[in-house]
Amino acid sequence: MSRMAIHCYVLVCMAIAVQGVSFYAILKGVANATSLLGQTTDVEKLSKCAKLCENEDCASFSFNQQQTTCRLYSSRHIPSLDSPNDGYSYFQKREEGEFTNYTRLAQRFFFEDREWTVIQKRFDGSISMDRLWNEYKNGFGDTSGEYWIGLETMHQVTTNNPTSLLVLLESWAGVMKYALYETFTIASEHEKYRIDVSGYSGTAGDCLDTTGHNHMKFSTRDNDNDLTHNSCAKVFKSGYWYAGCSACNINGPMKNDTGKNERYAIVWHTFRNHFTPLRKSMMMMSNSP
Ligand SMILES: [Ca+2]
Repeated sequence: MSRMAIHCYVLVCMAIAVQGVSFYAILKGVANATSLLGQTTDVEKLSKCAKLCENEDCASFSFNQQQTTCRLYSSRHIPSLDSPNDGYSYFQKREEGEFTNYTRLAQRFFFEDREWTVIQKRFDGSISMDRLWNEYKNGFGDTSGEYWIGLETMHQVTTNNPTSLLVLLESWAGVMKYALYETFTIASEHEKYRIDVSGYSGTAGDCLDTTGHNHMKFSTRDNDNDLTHNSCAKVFKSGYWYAGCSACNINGPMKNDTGKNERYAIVWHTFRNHFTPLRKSMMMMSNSP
């Protein structure tokens, strides 16, 4: 499937700036032609086109990879079910407060010119994460809201191709950070869907490795594979790759940030070296370059 064909399945656009790095999602829609600010040729990368749109006048942009052409617009795009089918992918700048709270959300994102598939998405606490083994195996929720893509899918994708993992996190104060692992593998069900990551870079800290989750088996309330005598999955009300138990569980219950240490929440300890409940999280995977 070509990149352009993939674009046609995506419904909503956003671009998220995270400490100088940009995330783009794709808008299926068209900009008002009269709002065209200009066109630049010989723009080889999507990220360069996005950079051209950094000035105040620019509200959205479109990029044609084959023609290496970048267009900038003064208006935001109008979401549409009809594909413009003009060889361009359409993007718009992130506005205050935007993250995943769209009614229909793109399942694929661009980050540093790579395309990512969302495998875990939490933003409003509407879905319980306190679920059984088979639910975590097969996935739950749907792409219009919160969801978990399923451990078996993660296993199949990561064992068939070299895969990277991107974790995007947002605090209640609106601070966004990310963790990128160049290699990401989920072992088979026989091996209890063990997680293996390496090659960290990012701004949120290497929480999976430094707090002991790396190389751990997955546990749920009905399938305890953690390192403690108790069931971390029961205590933390969620399935995860527990060690004993967790300092880095983004499947935990959604809680407000009251400024106090709160372990039983969406937590990524190295985000602030504190058990700060986070508001939003997304895990994404992508074939390694
Ligand atoms: Ca145990």
